[in-house]
Amino acid sequence: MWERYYYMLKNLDPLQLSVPSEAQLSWQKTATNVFFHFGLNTFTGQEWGDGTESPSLFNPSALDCRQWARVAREGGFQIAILTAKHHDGFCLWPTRTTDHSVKSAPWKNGEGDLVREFVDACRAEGLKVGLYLSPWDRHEPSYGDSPRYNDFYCEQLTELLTGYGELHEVWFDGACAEGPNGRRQEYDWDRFFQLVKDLQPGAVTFGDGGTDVRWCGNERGYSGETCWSTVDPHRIRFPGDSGICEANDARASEGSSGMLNEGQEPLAGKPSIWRAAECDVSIRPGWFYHESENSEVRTVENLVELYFHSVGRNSLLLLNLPPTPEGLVHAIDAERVRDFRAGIDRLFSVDLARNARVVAEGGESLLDGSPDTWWGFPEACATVEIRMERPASIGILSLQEAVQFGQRVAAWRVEATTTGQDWFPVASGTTVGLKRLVRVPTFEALAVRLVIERSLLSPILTGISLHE
Ligand code: FUL
Repeated sequence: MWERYYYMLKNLDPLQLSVPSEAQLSWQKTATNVFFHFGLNTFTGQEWGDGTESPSLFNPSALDCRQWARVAREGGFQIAILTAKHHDGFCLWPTRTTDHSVKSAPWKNGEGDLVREFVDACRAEGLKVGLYLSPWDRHEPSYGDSPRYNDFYCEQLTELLTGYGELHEVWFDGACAEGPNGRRQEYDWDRFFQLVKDLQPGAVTFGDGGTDVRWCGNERGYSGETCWSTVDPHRIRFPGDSGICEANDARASEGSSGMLNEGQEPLAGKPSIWRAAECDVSIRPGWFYHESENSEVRTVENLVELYFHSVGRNSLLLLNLPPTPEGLVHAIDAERVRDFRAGIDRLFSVDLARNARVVAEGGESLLDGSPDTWWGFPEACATVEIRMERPASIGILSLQEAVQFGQRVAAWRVEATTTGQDWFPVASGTTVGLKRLVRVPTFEALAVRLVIERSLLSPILTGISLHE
């Protein structure tokens, strides 16, 4: 059976096994990023403003973006993304395109630029920056007059892409509706994405389907247990594409969690493109701050679980921390993210496989702990055995592929032995990708082995670690 599969692989044009661009790979390696939803909704208590809110409401009394950035850094997050404009159309920078912005707000007598303060604060704390510019604009009169609004939107985008230094992610929401003229806006996605590529070539674009990064298909922070970084570009073309919703719904109703959630295994003869999944989720029930939700901030245990279900499933975690009307991250949220990071660090601080002897086809010694070391196997199946000096108790497995060569592993299992002879099953799964974390009931073992049962091309691993 194996030979038959391998034959198929040889017929798979290796060039069709897509690989990430440099920007995509460095983006995915950031692993945990942070979102800040802040705007007029912060002051009205709404989640979606309708565009009629008065800018006179925007007046944070103690705004301190440096505090936001410090919280993000202490939480171990790497890219911070701000809602420069949400669906209500209010702009947090003094744009030339509309008066519906901080220019018309009492904050700093209309002289403020929150995007500027945000990017400066992030850079001072060593964070990378991303911006969210909602295409759906419920204030702008030209919305719905498609070509005219697309020009307006591109002008706003250009201001953000050229005025604030290097960006690492540009976040496009797929929401779309009718404008005041009763017509549904048709976004010129190709033009939007091209603008980012031209003006910020190092930034990835996020959209439901995206060009570089895809949405994981839910706002609960979970990727599929099977999670390919690849999708069929004809089925997921761009944000808001009705095709993706149909594809996602169809798969979901078949009992799986949908194409966005699981990606798609590259199939021989079928086009496939790299778009790893991002899991956006809020630390509170809402995306914007509401005082009434102070008792509903996610617990540390819950945040750690999100980490396992996003980063641990070959995806990226984008956690939202909505600042208060004073303009600060609330103390409860700040403490939770610090404790979350401390919890993650504790779980992974000791690698039980670090000094173990590792035996596999083609040689010994694999685990030097360096992300730049990788090990390719001659065949499309492989076994790696980790022999420890003394029995260890293990509760977490961490597997990593060198995804710069494409995502290849499609099925694996892990077994262990206490004697060196009788192997018992520990876990099994499908994809690995950049990182696959598996929590298992704690077991004692003298040796652990990873068996790659199916791989699209010969597997290339970069790390295996074992933790208590
Ligand atoms: C959604 C928006 O409608 C929410 O308000 C929020 O910004 C979330 C991240 O994306 O589609």
